[in-house]
Amino acid sequence: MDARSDSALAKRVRTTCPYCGVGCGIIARRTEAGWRVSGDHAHPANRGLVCSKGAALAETIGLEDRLLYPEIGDKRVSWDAAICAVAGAFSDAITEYGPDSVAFYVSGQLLTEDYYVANKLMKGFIGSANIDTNSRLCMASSVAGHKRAFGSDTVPGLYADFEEADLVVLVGSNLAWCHPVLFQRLSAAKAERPDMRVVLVDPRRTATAEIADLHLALKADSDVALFNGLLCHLAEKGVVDHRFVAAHTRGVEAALLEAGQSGLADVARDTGLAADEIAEFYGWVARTKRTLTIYSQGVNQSAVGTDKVNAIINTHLLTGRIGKPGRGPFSVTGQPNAMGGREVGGLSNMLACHMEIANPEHRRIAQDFWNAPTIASRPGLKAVDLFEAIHEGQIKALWVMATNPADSMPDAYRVEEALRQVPFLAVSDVVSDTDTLRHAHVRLPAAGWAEKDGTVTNSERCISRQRSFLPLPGEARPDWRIICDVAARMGWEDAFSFAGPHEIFDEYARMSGVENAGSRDFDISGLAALSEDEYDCLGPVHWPIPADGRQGGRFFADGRFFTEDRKACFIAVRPPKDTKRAPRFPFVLNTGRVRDHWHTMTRTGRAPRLAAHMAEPFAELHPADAETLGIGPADLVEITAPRGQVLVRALITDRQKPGAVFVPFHWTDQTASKGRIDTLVAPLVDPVSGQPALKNNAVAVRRFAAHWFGFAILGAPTSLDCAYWAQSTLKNGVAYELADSRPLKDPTGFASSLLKRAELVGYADTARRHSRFAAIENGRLTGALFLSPEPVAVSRSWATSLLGRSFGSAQEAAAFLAGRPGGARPDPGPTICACFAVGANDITRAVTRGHCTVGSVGETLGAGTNCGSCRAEISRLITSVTDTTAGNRLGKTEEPDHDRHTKAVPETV
Ligand SMILES: Nc1nc2c(c(=O)[nH]1)N[C@H]1C(S)=C(S)[C@@H](COP(=O)(O)OP(=O)(O)OC[C@H]3O[C@@H](n4cnc5c(=O)[nH]c(N)nc54)[C@H](O)[C@@H]3O)O[C@H]1N2
Ligand SMILES: Nc1nc2c(c(=O)[nH]1)N[C@H]1C(S)=C(S)[C@@H](COP(=O)(O)OP(=O)(O)OC[C@H]3O[C@@H](n4cnc5c(=O)[nH]c(N)nc54)[C@H](O)[C@@H]3O)O[C@H]1N2
Ligand code: SF4
Ligand SMILES: [Mo]
Repeated sequence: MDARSDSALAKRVRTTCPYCGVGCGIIARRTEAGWRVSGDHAHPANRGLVCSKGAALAETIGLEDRLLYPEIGDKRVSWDAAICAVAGAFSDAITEYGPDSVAFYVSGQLLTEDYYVANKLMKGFIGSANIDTNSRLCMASSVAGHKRAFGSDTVPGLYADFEEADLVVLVGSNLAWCHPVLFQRLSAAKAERPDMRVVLVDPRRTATAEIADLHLALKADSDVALFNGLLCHLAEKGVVDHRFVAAHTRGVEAALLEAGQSGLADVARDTGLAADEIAEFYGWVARTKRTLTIYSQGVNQSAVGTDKVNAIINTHLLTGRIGKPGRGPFSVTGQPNAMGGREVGGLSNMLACHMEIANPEHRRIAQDFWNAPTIASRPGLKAVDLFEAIHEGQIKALWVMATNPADSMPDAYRVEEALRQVPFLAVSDVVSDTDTLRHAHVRLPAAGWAEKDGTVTNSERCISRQRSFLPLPGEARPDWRIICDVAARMGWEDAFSFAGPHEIFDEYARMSGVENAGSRDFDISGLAALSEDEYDCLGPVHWPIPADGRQGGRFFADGRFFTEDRKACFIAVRPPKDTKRAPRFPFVLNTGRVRDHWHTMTRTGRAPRLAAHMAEPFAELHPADAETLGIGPADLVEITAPRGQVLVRALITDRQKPGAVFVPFHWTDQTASKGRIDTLVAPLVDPVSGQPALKNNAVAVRRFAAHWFGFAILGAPTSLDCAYWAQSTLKNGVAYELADSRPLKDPTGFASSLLKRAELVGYADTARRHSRFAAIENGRLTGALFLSPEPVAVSRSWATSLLGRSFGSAQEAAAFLAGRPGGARPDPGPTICACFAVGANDITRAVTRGHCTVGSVGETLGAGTNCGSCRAEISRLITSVTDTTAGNRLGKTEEPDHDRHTKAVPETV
């Protein structure tokens, strides 16, 4: 057990989940068995709910793999030496080459207080705006779209709108997996009000489609055409709020003119959708006042992301459906503090408190308020340009905080090369090894989620406290403090002498009110001058919170926006031209997320129950493409782009469109041999927002000719020399999927070196090249290796559950080597419910026994009754089993088989 649980810290702490932008309230409780987390019923975002990632938080707070001491090179050093090295490198570069020769690359996973001081240091004291954030890869197009339309980066609505809408249109959002608690709130509202409709606009049929009445599987990046068509349709049908448009907006004529007279046939051609499904969608929007359009990365991460945002907003302006219950455009944020980062000015074109670098008045306000020696006078480098500027020799010192650009930036090999080349690189992280940290000259150990104190803002502008419940481990320090120490060492001690996050928050709150008086949306001056105790006890609160006046609520109900004339702007947008694909790279590469992993897996990768859901990198391919390319169900595939190649498992599914392939971006050099999908992604950006197009790249796909496949379970990670390996965490060890195109000459030798035993229990069928090895010590299984010329047929969930177990009998050992669970222990199949470890086969059996609803499956197996994140998958399984059973009655003989036992990603999800 973690030594820190013996500390004198409180037993029960209210805090906020450190994953997605839903911003769920969490209660951490210390029990005899260690820390437990659960949803906070008093928090308005989640009202007690959590998803699978939130539910597994306690499994991620151990100290294994943590960075605990500052390091220079590979040597542990004192904090003083580390701070001195960073401050020295930055000061020297500034003296010699000027302020624009240094940069920070930060993250929506910093707390507001961390973020605020980083931005203050760069823009007010160093005097450059070269601070950008991974939100550039995430929210920049929404920010730019909001600013074009509203004059400010304002999310008008509240989560209550999800429940109050009659029509919810989800665009480029896999809400079921990426904002699971919002998905649950939406599902519950729909169950309560069956008349409510949900439309999903996504090229893939994701788990979110489970609640959709209509799924529009449009062509990649054809959203502008779809929403321009909608704008025309609304205008034609007279669904226009003339009073609102006349009094509160500008530019409607130009927007309508640009949208043209796109009739259904044109939209159908541009989007690849059928005219009748488009007509149905348009009809529903036209008839439904309470229409809410929720959108996410399928919109933002595009070369036309900002135009997509404005195409959506245009339809809400035309109908006056904004700022009122159940209606409006709603950009959901990704990271826990993506919104807070926008507020503090983390983007290189913003100043703190939603002020603009380009606005001289705002620059004056910031400089005066900070009593700063200087103020950045022009926008700094945006993420993609920043790493390019390193190649050009412009950046001499870079500090990366709470992000892993070597894996998450497009053109990742080139970004990694920049990290290698930059004359000075400091990295603040909580873990000891990432693909970014590997290149750092100075490594700074940051406090992790359970140890940090501060605030975050979620998608509905709700500010919540994150509170520490564990002491700082080793010599780790909170990010705000590391930044302030460096600032002090650079000579600005007075401006950065904060005693704690409450003092930073106070300064920030005061700044938001300076010369504001309603001219800027972001005002939290009502939270200034909180005592330390009041700050500690601060409950969740929605901004705006001006010192006097109305608090929280929706924006724009009064029709007053933040442009000069207070009118909202229609933006005339035109669909992008269809780009011709090079015949060598005929597939559209789409990238994104899976349910139970978070980004580059530095935290979720440690939780065995999360790893079990999708345990290796994969590519979703349509069956017709798989057939043409000769790719079988558990084959490996090479995906190639001009800049790189990955090797991942094929997941053949008709949820994918022909001609497209989807690969998640979670796998890194720590977890797979060649799984970094961003090494393939071109650094193409949206011209307005600078956000990279991460969802539409040209690639080639082909089958990998494996000579052998393997599956291993080991007590501890090891390094491997084979073309394909993918590692996942187990409760008491690790699992590996393996393969190579080179023959394995000596399987027994390979097994001994891998299992680190000379003596193995083994079985080999040399003719068929099947072999199995088990390392058994004192009757307990300490490791195993399965080898085969085909994808290894053994139940992963069953085999991994046996690691560390003692074998009661020789039969049991023999059954294990045969790769089959005994009759007494039916194979659960791939994990669907992470909370109760319920597999797809368990669920299938329950359905065949007559449990044909999600509720009934839950009653008998528990699956889906805790966090509920798997309910969409259970529903999908029920449909597939009942469909197959119906098929059987019609004479088809195929049994429902949800675990082919040949790979670590199930077809079912
Ligand atoms: N489990 C999990 N949850 C997370 C995260 C995580 O890593 N794991 N990360 C968090 C973060 S930072 C973010 S930003 C959010 C992201 O949340 P989402 O945006 O919901 O997630 P993505 O999987 O990136 O992409 C969403 C969908 O966009 C679709 N798409 C691709 N191209 C297009 C297109 O041209 N048009 C349309 N309409 N759709 C398209 C994809 O098929 C995909 O299903 O998730 C947050 N939540
Ligand atoms: N192809 C493709 N690429 C993508 C995306 C995509 O959809 N497709 N999505 C993009 C999006 S939306 C996002 S948000 C990014 C996310 O990409 P990243 O930000 O690179 O992903 P993370 O793995 O969350 O990296 C966070 C790092 O910070 C560390 N960390 C965690 N907490 C703290 C802390 O409190 N302090 C410090 N100092 N460090 C901490 C973690 O250990 C980890 O190393 O990826 C982007 N890249
Ligand atoms: S939905 Fe899940 S990941 Fe997102 S904040 Fe809530 S518990 Fe955390
Ligand atoms: Mo994100």
